[in-house]
This record gives sequence, C-alpha cells and structure tokens, in this order.
Amino acid sequence: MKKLVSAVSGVLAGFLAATVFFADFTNIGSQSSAEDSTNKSNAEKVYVPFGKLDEYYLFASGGHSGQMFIYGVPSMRHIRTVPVFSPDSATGYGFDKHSKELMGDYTWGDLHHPAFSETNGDYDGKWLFATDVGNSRAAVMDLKTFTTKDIINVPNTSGPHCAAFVTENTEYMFLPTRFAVPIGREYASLDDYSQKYRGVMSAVTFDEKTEKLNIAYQVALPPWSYDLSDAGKKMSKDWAVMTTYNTEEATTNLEINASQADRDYIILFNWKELEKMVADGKYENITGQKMIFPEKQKGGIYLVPVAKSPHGVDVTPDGTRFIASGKLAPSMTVFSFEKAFEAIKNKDFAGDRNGIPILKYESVMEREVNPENALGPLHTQFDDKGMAYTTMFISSEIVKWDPNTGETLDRVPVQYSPGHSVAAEGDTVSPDGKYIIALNKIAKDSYLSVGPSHPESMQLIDLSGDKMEVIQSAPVNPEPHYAQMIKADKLNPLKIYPKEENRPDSVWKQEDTRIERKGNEVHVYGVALRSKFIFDAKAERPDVIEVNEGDKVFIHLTNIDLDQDITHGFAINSYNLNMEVQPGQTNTLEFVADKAGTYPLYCTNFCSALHQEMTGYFLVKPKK
Ligand code: K7E
Ligand code: CUA
Repeated sequence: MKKLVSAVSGVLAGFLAATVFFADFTNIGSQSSAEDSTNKSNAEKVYVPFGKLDEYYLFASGGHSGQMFIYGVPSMRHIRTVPVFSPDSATGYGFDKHSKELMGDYTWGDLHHPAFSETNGDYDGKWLFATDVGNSRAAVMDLKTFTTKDIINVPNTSGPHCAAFVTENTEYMFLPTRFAVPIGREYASLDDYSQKYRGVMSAVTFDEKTEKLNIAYQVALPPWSYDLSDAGKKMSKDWAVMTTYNTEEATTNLEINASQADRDYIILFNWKELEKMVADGKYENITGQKMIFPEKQKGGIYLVPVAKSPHGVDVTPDGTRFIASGKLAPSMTVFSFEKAFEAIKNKDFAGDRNGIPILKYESVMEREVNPENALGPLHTQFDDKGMAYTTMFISSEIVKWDPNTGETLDRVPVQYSPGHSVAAEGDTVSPDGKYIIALNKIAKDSYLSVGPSHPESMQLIDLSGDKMEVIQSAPVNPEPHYAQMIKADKLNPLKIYPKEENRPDSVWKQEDTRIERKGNEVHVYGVALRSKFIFDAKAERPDVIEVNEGDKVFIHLTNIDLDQDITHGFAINSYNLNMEVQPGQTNTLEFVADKAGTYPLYCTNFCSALHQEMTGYFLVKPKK
C-alpha cells in the first residue's frame, strides 16, 4: 500500500506538470507524422476512390458545440454535422417548431458520450443516444434521417457526464452526474455538503414507437463526482459499473482536495434489482421522480475500492471483467465480475459508505497493470481478440495489452494527449479489430495554423498488422469526448421522407395549398418544389403570405420534390427565421409576426438553376 501511495503522488506531480511533458513529445511526434505522410502504403489504406464508399461510420461527439460530427472511415472525411443540443442555421434546427420545442430555453449544450442502441450486445444501427453535461439533458438521434428525435431535461441532476452507455438490449441508459447538488437544486450552504448534496443517477428508457425518452427511476447516490460508466455484457449483463472521484467530498479547490484519499470507488450496481425495487414500491416520490435511497433500500449497489481518481471504466467484450483507468495512478486495474459476485454472495464486505457496502479490493481485483513510463491512462477499447487498448493522456500514446496476463504488447505515439479512443464496433460483444481512432485533445503542428487555438485531432490507427500504425489524421471541431464506430452496412438511411406517413400538416398537391385564418392565427399549408413556393394556389400571387402585425403565424411547408437530395430551405429575410424541408418532409415554423413591413422570403438551399428565383414575399400589415 505504501508503495502505491508514493507512486500515485509521483504521478500526480506529473499530471499537474503535463504541459512540460508536451514540450518533449512535440519533437518526436512531428518527425514520425512527417514520415507517415510520405508512406504510400498508408495513403493507399485510407484512400477511398470516387464511386466507392467508406466501410464505417464514425459518430464523434461535438462536446461544447452541442453537435454530432459524422465521418467516414478509413477516409476520415467529414460527411455531416448533426445539431443536437445547439441551434444550427444550416438546417434550421432550433428554428422550426419541433426542434425549437426540443431545445426549450437552451441555446447550447456539451455533448459527451454517444452510444448506439444495441440488440444482444451488438450495435443495431437504429438509434444514437447522447447526453448534455452543460444543461443536464439526454437526446436520441434517429439513424434513418440523421436527425434529433427527442431531448429530455433530467430533473434532480447536474451534468450527466457519466453517460450514456446502454444495456445489452437498450433497456436503459444510465445517467449518473458529475456535479452534486441538493435534490431539487434548492439552496443549501456548502457547509452542509455531505448531508444535503447528492449525486443522482437516472435510469432512462426509450420508447421506439413514440420516439420518446423517459425517466424510469433515479438513485440518490452519495455527493461524489461520477465520471464514466459502462454496462455489463453477457454474464454481467444485469450489471453496470461507474467510476467516482471526490469521494473526499471536497467543496473547494478540487484539483488538490479531491485527490487526497488513496482510493476512490467503482460503483457496481444491478439494474434488474433496482428495477424490482421500483416495482415493489421501494422508492420515494421526489419532485415527480421515483427516487431510490440506497441507505434505506438495501441491495443492488456496491462499492469497489480503486486507485484514486479513476477516469474510465470499461467492460471487456466477453463481459467477465471491468477495467478501471487510473488518471492519477499510472495503472489499469482489472477487476473480475465473477469475484465480485462471489464476494457479494458471501457478504465479504469491508464496512460501508452512506449505507452502501464496500467490497474488499483484494477480493475483486485480478491484477494491476503498469506499462513502463505509461502515464495518464484514461479509457480502454478492445479488438476482436479481446486485447485492450488504453489511451495515455500524459505520455501521449495508445498502449495495447493483454487483459488475461497484463503483458504490454505494443505502443504507438499519438499527437497529442488522447482522451478516448474508439475501436471499430468497440463497445459491442464482438469488436471488429481492424481500426482504432485516437481522439486527441491537442493537435498542435498537425494542420495549418488557425491561430492560438487549434482543432482537436483524430488519428486513425491500423490494427491489422503486427504493429499498430497511425495511417491518417483528421481535424475535428471541439470536442470528441467519445465516438462510436459502426459498420456502414448496418445503417439504412432514408432516401426520401415517405409520403404515406400520417402527417396532418402535409400537403402533397399544389391545388390543396391554402392559407387559413382562425381569429388572429394564420395557418399556411404550402409546398416547396423546384423552383417555387406555393402557399395558396388559388391566390393571385400564390407565393405571397400576408398577415396582420401581431398575428400568430404557422407555416407548414412540404417539400413535394420526391427526389433524393433535393432539399429546399425557407427563410424570411430580416425576421431571423429559417428552416429546411428535405425531400418529402413537412416542417413547421411557428412565430408571432411582431414586426410590420415587407420581408422577402427565399429558398436557402441551392436546389436548381432557378434557385435564385425561388422567392416570395411575407407582408405584415401594420396595426392601425
Ligand atoms: Cu474522458 Cu467527457 Cu469521456 Cu473527455 S471524457 S476524455
Ligand atoms: Cu429550393 Cu433553392
């Protein structure tokens, strides 16, 4: 134990001095990247000729941009940006009625870990979930249309960073929080932190039919920070694990004060048991949520001591082990689910914290793995042979190692400071091997300079040979905290929005277009087609909308060009309004015409040779 303490404080000093480390690695890094770029075989490996498509989709989280970035692998070409938690004028997201309602009053988000929906522990290519640390929300994206379908605010929680990881059949995603607050967020002095503050974990479900997210129940955990989590697989499928830091319950200067204790914990919980507690009514109603208090309702949740301030925790593809990465301790700790189950069965506990039993470290730990001079382990991914790949934030590398023996198998330097990495189909029960991508926090010297701050960098690493090899590098906007890589043929995106869908506001024939007035509400049922808008076919000027100042206006617009990629935009000049209608889509703008005057309207998406002619007028008659 003594030895661990001194090793840990040594690394802590190294972590705090991380910038000094960069200085050294900069030189080594730029040389090797120059060599890579001239290596023809690497160029061939990532070249996807015109007419051919990439083998994988990469969905990279956009961090505090609130967006999701879609790339193709191995070309590393950026294909699309999908807005999730922040408005996007390119698509009109946050302007049209549906997305405006989803966004509510928020105008930014901090999107962390994306997670694909799973069936039997395999990505099924249907949905992508993500959480917002900035404003405590969860979202789901539809992989048929690449659009955000639902967003929920998660009450009683502050910053669900420790998410989203789904269970084997997408029964739940769990959202434990980074910040502790009093439940309901009412004011409480920080002197009462340990008594009144809580970290809350929410169990969120998704209904495929209604396309809605729901909160099934919540758990009032101790006032610690929850960092990363992962769901069990196969033998551990009813379980999930999550890391903690600040079990010291410090309320200031966390940089120092949350790194005092030699050990923090991995929380190990059985979601089937929690589900049963809820079914048996063993919860309290708190601000409209079913809240489980572990100090009152025993069972289902356990603590496993781990070297201080762990960051990631990852379950092996076979579901037998979970691996914690040290962050401040230079080691990966391999724990055994089987040993944990045995210890729970035998009640082999070493006391408790906040009523949650603590398992003995020695009873659950299988081995500590300390690759020489590898510093700052953060996250682990796996290949098709069950080998582990851990990102080293401080020593800027990925280390490949064998979870069965702890043996280091290979190392590759990356530029620089990787947070997560993502392996092909990496979080499934059967990863593909083949590729892993380092998601680097620092890109300096990698691309043409764009001033003092640079983009993040993603480096594609080929796993097919004996040695890992960096074969491509692509810039990415802030900030891929995580990504998911899925076989392209698992996705089946729509070519056009189906006409037969039951959408009450759609109009499919030009002659059915109309403008209806109900009191001071004006409903426009219009169509967009190359190269005109028709709002009322019977009117003298079918492409003009005239309303009175103060009217509430609904513009329902259907794109009747049932032709792939023929998207129209709809903007009202100087009214701060814009939306997009994709082929076959109906979209609605809802607003109050509070400015009188003459406002041209136009199509924002270049759609034909006569796109410039695709205009009209929005006339607002002033009040007398
Ligand atoms: Cu390590 Cu938000 Cu997953 Cu960033 S987190 S690295
Ligand atoms: Cu329609 Cu441009």
